[in-house]
Amino acid sequence: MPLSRTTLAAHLLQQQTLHPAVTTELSAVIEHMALAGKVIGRELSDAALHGALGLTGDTNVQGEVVQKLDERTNDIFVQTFEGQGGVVRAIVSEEMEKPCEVGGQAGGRAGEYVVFVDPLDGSSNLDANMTVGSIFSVHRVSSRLQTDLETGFLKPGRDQLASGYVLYGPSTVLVYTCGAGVYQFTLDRGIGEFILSGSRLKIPPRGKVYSANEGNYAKWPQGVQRFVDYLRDKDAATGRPYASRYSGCLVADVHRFLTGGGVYLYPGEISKPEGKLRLMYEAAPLGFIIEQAGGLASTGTQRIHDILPTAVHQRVPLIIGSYEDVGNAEEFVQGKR
Ligand code: FDP
Repeated sequence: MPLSRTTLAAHLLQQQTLHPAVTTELSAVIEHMALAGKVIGRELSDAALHGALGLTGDTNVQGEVVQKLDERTNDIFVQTFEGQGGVVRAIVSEEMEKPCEVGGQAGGRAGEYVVFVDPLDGSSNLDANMTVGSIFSVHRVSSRLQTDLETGFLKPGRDQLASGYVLYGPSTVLVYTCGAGVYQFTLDRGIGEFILSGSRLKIPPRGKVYSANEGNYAKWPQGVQRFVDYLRDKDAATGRPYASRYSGCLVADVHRFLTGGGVYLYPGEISKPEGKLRLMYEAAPLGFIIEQAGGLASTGTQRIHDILPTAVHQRVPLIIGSYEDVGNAEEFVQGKR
């Protein structure tokens, strides 16, 4: 049976008539994310032929080494939003210490939205030709925002208006939510359009797979160690042991669980309790997607969406995935089991 050919633009138009949360402005932001995703997907496909792989020799605001493609993809997002007609006022990116104003004016008013973006998540996968992604989150700019641009963008995850990601794997896939379900699109390269390939996605309440960098096991708090020991134990009634899968790309691992269930964890370490992942452009947007699909996102002690951020590049421990699996993890972390 032939599949329907609903483009992203047609889908968003239809959603605008069904859900007040899906406004024309938000739809425009998502379409610009899709545009940036198409450009990035194309550049990644032959980056090795243009000498675009490898390190720049610099470190970013997080103190991490910068790949040439980290910089290039950041530029693509900035350029894309500089051409969006003023709906978005600023971009906050993993690759830029300070927010970048891209706004101009929309109808004489300053843009109403700020977009948080991780332009190239999992970039250490690039040299091995493995999956990488881009993650985004959209907030309304606070009306109190006057002088300090950065402080005005610090809102909890529950205030997100939209979030999503583009995954650059065997196919280029866009997943988004505006709080009215999770939708997936696959890029048809021949016609350059994202075509609807999954509607109102739901994550199974429990999975059979977990994902963590177990090389860090000795650095984890005991509760996390005991949770992973539990997942590796044999127990037919609860489907254990779970299989282990870790790609080194957060968004790829979370996408696996969105479709098949399971749990991803990047916990804090005893000497680094804040963990590695970033709240505003990694944990919160993926949390919005996963919770819209019926799953959970937690630090182990607090829902990701309830955290009141204190800095745009704040780090946070993350346990995300199927509702029951994340619930179990919380019990171990909190010493209840
Ligand atoms: P990367 O540094 O390559 O961008 O966001 C950071 C991230 O990748 C995640 O995508 C990934 O899951 C994790 O870090 C990998 O970190 P480790 O190498 O410590 O496992």
